[in-house]
Amino acid sequence: FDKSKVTVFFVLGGPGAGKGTQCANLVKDFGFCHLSAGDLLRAEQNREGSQYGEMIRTYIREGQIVPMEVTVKLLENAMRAALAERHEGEGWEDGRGRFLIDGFPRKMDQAIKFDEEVCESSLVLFFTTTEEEMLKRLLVRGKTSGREDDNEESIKKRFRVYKEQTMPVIEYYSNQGKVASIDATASVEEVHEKAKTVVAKFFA
Ligand code: UP5
Ligand code: MG
Repeated sequence: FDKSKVTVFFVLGGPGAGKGTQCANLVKDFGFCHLSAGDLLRAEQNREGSQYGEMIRTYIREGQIVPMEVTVKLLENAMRAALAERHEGEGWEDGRGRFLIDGFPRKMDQAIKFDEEVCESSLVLFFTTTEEEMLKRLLVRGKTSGREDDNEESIKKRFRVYKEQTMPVIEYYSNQGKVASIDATASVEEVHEKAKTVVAKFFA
C-alpha cells in the first residue's frame, strides 16, 4: 500500500498498562483502525493450519517476543485489509488511513524493520504506571481472560522482557521526539481524557 495514505501511531507501555482499553476509546473518538500485535498473534496461534501456532504459544507463555517476521507480516496484512475495506481512506476525515498499532514494536529489530519496510510512525503513545499496578490489573483480568500469560509466573517474565527489550525502543523514539508519555495510573476515564487531548493536538 501507499505509505503516504496512512497515519500510524504506535501504542506502547508495560503489560497491563491499559493499551487495549485506551485504544478502544480512541477508536470511538478518531475513527482509528486498532491493530493489537498480541491479538493478531493469538488469532494466528488459533488459526487452523497455521504453521506458527505452537511456536507462538510457547513464546507468549514465556513472555518472549515472537520472531519479528511473523508479527510484521500479520500487521502488514491487517493494514492492507483495513485499507481495502475502507476503500483507501473513505470514512477517515483526512483520507489517510489512521492506525493504532498496539503493543508493537517491543524490540529494536521489529522497530527498524517496520520503519524501513512498512512505514514510519507519526507518534508513540506511551502509557506508564507502576509494576505493582500492572500486576494487580493483570491478576484480576486473569480470572476471566483465558490468556495463557495472565498468571504470576508469565507476568514476571513479561515485565523482565519489557524492561530489557522494549524500554530501548521507547528510548529510540524518544530521541526522535516522537514519544508522548501518558500517566496511566488514574481511572480509565481520566487516562482517556489525557490520551484524547494528545491525539487531538496531533490532528489539529
Ligand atoms: N485496566 C485498564 N486500564 C485501567 C485503569 N486505568 N484502571 C484500572 N484498571 C484498568 O488492561 C489490562 C487490565 O487492566 C484490563 O482488565 C483492564 O480492564 C484494566 P489492557 O487494556 O488489556 O492492558 P494492555 O496494556 O493492553 O495489557 P496486555 O496484557 O494486552 O499487554 P501486553 O503488552 O502484555 O500484551 P500483548 O497482547 O500486547 O502481548 C502479549 C504477548 O504477545 C507478549 O508478551 C509477547 O509474547 C507477544 N508479542 C510478540 O511476541 N510480539 C509483539 O509484537 C507483540 C506481542
Ligand atoms: Mg493489550
